[in-house]
Amino acid sequence: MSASRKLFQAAARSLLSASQRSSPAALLAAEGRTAALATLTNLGRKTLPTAYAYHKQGSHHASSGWGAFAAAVPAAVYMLQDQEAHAAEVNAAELERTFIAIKPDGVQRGLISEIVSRFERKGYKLVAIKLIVPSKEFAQKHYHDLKDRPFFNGLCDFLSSGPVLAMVWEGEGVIKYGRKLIGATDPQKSEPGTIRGDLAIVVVRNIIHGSDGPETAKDEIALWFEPKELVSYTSNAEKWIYGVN
Ligand code: IDP
Ligand code: MG
Repeated sequence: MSASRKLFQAAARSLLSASQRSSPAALLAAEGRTAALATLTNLGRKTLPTAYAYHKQGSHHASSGWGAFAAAVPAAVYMLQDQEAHAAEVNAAELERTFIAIKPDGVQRGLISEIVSRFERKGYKLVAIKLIVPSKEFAQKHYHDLKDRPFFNGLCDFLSSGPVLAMVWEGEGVIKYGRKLIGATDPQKSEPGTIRGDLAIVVVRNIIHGSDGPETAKDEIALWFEPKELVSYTSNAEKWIYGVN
């Protein structure tokens, strides 16, 4: 990148961060048209066309006062906003999270990368991952809602028999759609194309667990992970995975 382009982007970036720190009203008063534009674009994806139109309208001022720089900075701000603010919005929108675990059979069969890649390729974001051997007591906590079922003891013995890959995945609708990716509980009934449909045959070795609703997702994430193990970051791909036209 050329030095002038770097400088230009730095100027745009400082305006961008000023706009992110300030309230829209304060900004309109204190920093004028350019920063107000940045704030407008920051208010939400749906305001972008308005803000962009505002910028275009204002561009005839290029030859007066501010000169070319004043006209060009809003354009740079807009471009950065388009790339960066949307990613921030995606985070700020408190995307859903779900707990997914590859059970000991999936780990032993070498299916970690196959399963992780299905969630990754879909566009979901990995926010936590660890390989652990849960104790039987821990397995009983995890499956507490099944404690009256005849298979409960065997299920908890199995879950605690070896390494489990515990994960948290994030994305719009990830709880429900994660279950679709996984397929029906009994692999005999799972559709081809689903993880269990493609990779498992019997219910007691169905290789993967996924939270079945928002409440269980919250509880299971809290059971398996410390808050500090959940990593918040902006994925570079988000601006291409989500969008509004
Ligand atoms: P899910 O894993 O699809 O959410 P659940 O009904 O929550 O299914 O059951 C938890 C786990 O218990 C299943 O993944 C499976 O390993 C086991 N399981 C469920 N139903 C049976 C059964 O009828 N016999 C034996 N094991 C079962
Ligand atoms: Mg379940």
